[in-house]
This record gives sequence, C-alpha cells and structure tokens, in this order.
Amino acid sequence: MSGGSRRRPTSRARSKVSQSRAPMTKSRGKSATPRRAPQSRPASPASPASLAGPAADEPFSVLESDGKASKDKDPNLPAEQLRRLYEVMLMTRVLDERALALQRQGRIGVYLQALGQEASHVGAAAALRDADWLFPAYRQPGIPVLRGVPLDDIVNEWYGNDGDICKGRQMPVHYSFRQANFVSISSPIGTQISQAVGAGMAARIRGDDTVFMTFFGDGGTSSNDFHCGMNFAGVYSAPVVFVCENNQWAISVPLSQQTASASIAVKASAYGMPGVRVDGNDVLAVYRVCKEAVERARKGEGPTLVETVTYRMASHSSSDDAARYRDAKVYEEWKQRDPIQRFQRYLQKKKLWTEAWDQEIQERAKQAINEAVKQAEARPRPSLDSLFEDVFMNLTPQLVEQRAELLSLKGPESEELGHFPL
Ligand SMILES: Cc1ncc(C[n+]2csc(CCOP(=O)(O)OP(=O)(O)O)c2C)c(N)n1
Ligand SMILES: [Mg+2]
Repeated sequence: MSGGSRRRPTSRARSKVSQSRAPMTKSRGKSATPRRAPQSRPASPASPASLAGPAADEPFSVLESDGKASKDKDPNLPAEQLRRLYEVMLMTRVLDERALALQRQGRIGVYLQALGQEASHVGAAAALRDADWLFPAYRQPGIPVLRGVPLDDIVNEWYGNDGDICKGRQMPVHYSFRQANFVSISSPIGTQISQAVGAGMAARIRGDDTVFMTFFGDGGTSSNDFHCGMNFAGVYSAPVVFVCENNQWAISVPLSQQTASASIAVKASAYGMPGVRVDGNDVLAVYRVCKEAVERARKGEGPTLVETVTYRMASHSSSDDAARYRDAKVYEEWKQRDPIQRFQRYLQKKKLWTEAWDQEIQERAKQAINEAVKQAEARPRPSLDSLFEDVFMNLTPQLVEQRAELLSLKGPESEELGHFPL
C-alpha cells in the first residue's frame, strides 16, 4: 500500500456532510451485566447537513404521501429517468410475485422477496454509473432489472438448470452477473461488505474513479465484516457506499435486539465517515442521498454509510411465516407507505403516469417472465460432469476417482442424485 493512497476524509468532506454525532450513553460499560437493547430508542442525529431539514433525526425524504415533493429537495430528474425508475420497480414487483408463486407450486426451491424494498435498492443503484460495481445481499432483485440483465439469466438461476451461470451451485436468488458488475451473492451474512471495501481500496491504488456500492440488512450490521469493512474503508478512504437496508427485521429478530445504537447511520461516526438516514420507501430521497455519497466517493472524499429506513413486507423467505412473530398493525401502517404507489402519485402529478401505461408494464413483465419460465423448465439440469469444473485447472487424483465413480452410475441410481427442487 503506497502512502499516497492512504487518505483521511478531507476537511471539505467533513464540512459538506456533517459527521454523525453519536450521543454517548453514560451508563454503557459501567455495568457488568450485558445491557439489553432499549425498547424505545433515542432519535438519531445522523443526516448530512446538505440534505437534512431542521429535524435531522428524521430520515431524509422528498415525497409526501400525496405525491408532492418539496422544491428544494426534489432531485428534478428528467422525465425519461423518472419513468425508467418506476418501470424497474414495478417489473421487480411482478418478478418477485411470480417467483414466490413458482416456489409455492413446488417448481423452484426457495425464494426471498423484496416486497416494499424496491425503492430502497433501485434508487440507490440508479445513482451509480454502469462501470461502477455492486456487492449485493440477497434482497436486491431490482438491481439486475435496472442493469438490463436478461430475464432468462435470472430465471435459469432460480431453477439451477444448465443455463444457470453458476451451474446450479448457488441457492436460488444468489445471482452472479459479470456483465452487470454484480458480484456473486454469498449466503454468509456480511461477507460482501469487506469484499466491496477491498475492491474499493484496489481501485484507489490503481487510481481509477470507479465506485463500489454494497448492500446489507440491519442484521448484517452485527457481522464482523460490517465492522472491519467500515473501519478499513474509513482508514483508506475507500470509494465505497455502504447501503444498509434497515427493514426492521433479521428473520424473526427485531431491530431492537440487533443494536443498542440510536440508529444504524450513527455507527458511521465511529469509523470516521458520514452516516445518513433516508426514507427507504421514497425512491427520490434514496437516489438523492446516494448520488451525493457516490459523488463524494468518486472525488476521493471517502466512504458513506446510508441507512434506508424501510420494512420487510413479506416473510423472510418462502420458508418463513412472519405472521407468527410480527404485529399486523405495524404491517398495515407500512402498507400505506408503499414505495411504488407513493412514486406513482408523484408521476401522476407530473402527468407522467397513466393506468394504461401501468397495465402495459405489468402485462409485458408477466409475459416475459412466463416465456423465461417456459424455457427454463425445458432445459436439463447441469451435467454431473460439471460438478468437477471451474475450481481446479487439473483435477486432484481424488477428484478424478470420484468423478469416474459418479459418472459410472447408470439409470435410476444416477437419477436419484441431486433431484431438484430439493
Ligand atoms: C453468518 C451468518 N449467520 C446467520 C445466517 C442466517 N441468516 C440468513 S438471513 C439472516 C437474517 C439477515 O437479516 P438482515 O441482515 O437484516 O437482512 P434481511 O433478511 O432483513 O434483508 C440470517 C441470520 C447467515 N446466512 N449467515
Ligand atoms: Mg433486515
């Protein structure tokens, strides 16, 4: 590591985006007994000066519930871009619903929905350039849609068939799309965070201006990778935007048991970077905050932590039933803040939305997905032989032996192997 690449955030960066000021909890560390997370948390002062209003504790938002946007906050995107954001969010929702239905019909193994979180990740990724990189978790299906990944590539992955880029070696929705700079999703929570930071540090050493955006959940902030990733990004001024989609739950563990901090964004202060809370159901707010963070990173001013405050409207996965541990009233409240409907009202006011256009997007998406499903179901499984490919250039003697034994199995015996869906 050369000394030149090791930069601390400049004083300019510090003044432009105010540092999170974590209220020090006086009692912390004095008691020998572990402290339980508070039920009601203090307000967070974690918004950047350039974006927050007087109530800096509130997540930054642009869209009001009736579709109005305050003039000074509206990023004033061109009509074409606004319509594209809407289309991507709606297509993502159709894709998500269809995938869950396929799982319920026993046609794919497992699925994790992003219902209600479309604005939170589509708005964030839209702030990047195509050449920038994404290190996602498993709940950002709108990003491949935004980046134009062919539907066949997405659907083949659900089926793990011979058209799947990963040859059936990943769980469904754990995509890898090289052409979209969308790095392979790992199941172990948080691992993508330190990978994004490493990639960001390498870009700084190379001297290019690529930006790296990584996504994780509120639960992901309890992982070791979150802390070491944030630490090194701060120390080396890595061009990384950390997007924590705070959907309030980590499977059945609520946020109040995940952290004793006033917010997620406030944690940025400890690592010497700005932390911002933004309304995750407001695509324009997420876009605006992330755009500023991306620009800072590109100029060499270092990383930012963005906390998108949202709600996981679906169960954790198709194997979970959130009704068993969640309050139906809270769910209903969040339903009123649906990110697609909110944005729709904004577009309607600008005369950029019609019922017919909406229907056309949904019909087009359904048809395209049905086509992709049809071709995916007609494809064979990956060959058994493929199990031995892509890791070793020359197979070890043990693997040569195992491969020969596997391939010697004939008829029903071989059919029993790896039957899918699991
Ligand atoms: C290291 C590790 N521990 C536990 C799990 C099991 N696990 C899968 S998802 C999940 C919850 C993650 O919650 P969060 O980060 O908030 O993301 P969300 O599912 O809400 O998007 C857990 C604990 C895992 N995959 N990896
Ligand atoms: Mg979560």
